[in-house]
Amino acid sequence: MNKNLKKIEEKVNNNQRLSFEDGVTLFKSPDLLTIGYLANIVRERKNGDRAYFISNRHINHTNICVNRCRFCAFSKDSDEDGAYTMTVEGVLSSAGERRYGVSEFHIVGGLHPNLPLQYYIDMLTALHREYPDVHIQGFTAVEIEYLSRIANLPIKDTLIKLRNAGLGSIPGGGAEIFAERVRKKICPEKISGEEWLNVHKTAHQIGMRSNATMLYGHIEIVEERIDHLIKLRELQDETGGFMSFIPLAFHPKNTELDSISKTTGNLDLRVLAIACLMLDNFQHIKAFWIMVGPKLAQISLSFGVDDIDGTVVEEKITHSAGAETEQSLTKDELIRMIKEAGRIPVERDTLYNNFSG
Ligand code: V47
Ligand code: SF4
Repeated sequence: MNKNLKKIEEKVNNNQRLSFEDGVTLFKSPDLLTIGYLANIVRERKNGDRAYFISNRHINHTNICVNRCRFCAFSKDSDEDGAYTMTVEGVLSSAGERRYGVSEFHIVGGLHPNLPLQYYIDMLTALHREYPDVHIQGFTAVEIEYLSRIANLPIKDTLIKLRNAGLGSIPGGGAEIFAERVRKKICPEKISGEEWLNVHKTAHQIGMRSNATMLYGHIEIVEERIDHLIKLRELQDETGGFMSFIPLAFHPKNTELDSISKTTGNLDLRVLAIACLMLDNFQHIKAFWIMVGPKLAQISLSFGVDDIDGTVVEEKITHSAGAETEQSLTKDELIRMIKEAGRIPVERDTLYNNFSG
């Protein structure tokens, strides 16, 4: 093991926080197995032999979006072929398909130019009335900020209105990479990193939990990844409101950035393991199997990951960008993957309570 990794190993063994420079060293080291070994120590310390999954259903209510990020293959303009917007009844009936046993609806969509805040309130009210036992995790910080703008309300009031209608927590999407250099190039219309962090901070302040993500494998440099992780770690120190961190592997197909190659298994495992090591105050690191594939998600359980997300049922965002994974795995398949990796499968609800639905 090289000298710098040895120093990091000492810090990990003494439960000490890793620095920005440590993070960069980890990304630049060729020794993937040592990085994984160190992350596994931390994972085990936090979560023992448990590995989590959830029975959930993703719903993407509209793909019409005014932002048109360059890395996004899902969004459309209103008049483009394939543009769609679900009615509230449509969302309800999609939620109802194969509903049995689902404990979470995960709802994200584009920034629609004409839908008012009331559409979202009506959607949440109807879902909550029909399925009171299902937790609704919905609307990324980017959507929340947009809704607050169109309704001319502060972020806090917007969140409270959505919560009163049935919103339970906020997903981690829209974070991308916080560095302004990158945002200018890949998503110039999107809110800044500070604004994304501010929406989550406000949610945490009113007692609403949330997740965090990082989109990697496009034009970002190693230092920008570490900067992103440290900004999340700082907010978590302040509020403690994040539940899990989910790295998102960039899928280039059908995007304006399609000259970039897909991420490799080495990078996927490295990002997951380094996230586990840097985010010492996050309880859970999730490998979204839809993005990295079920095989790598299974291996990642020995590289710092303790959660492989869920059944999902239907996924549009990554599949528009060329993902070749299934759109759904059954509970039995998730359990088998976890057991084979030597972990104890725990079906959780959104807030990481054990669930036996
Ligand atoms: O916000 C868009 C990203 C996100 C692409 O919180 C892309 O538990 C890769 O945030 N290649 C949506 N990624 C997904 C998301 C998520 C998924 C699973 C669990 C959770 C959670 C959150 O996907 C978007 C954007 O950051 N994205 N296009 C693409 N071509
Ligand atoms: Fe719109 Fe989100 Fe796609 Fe950006 S990533 S274009 S904000 S749907």
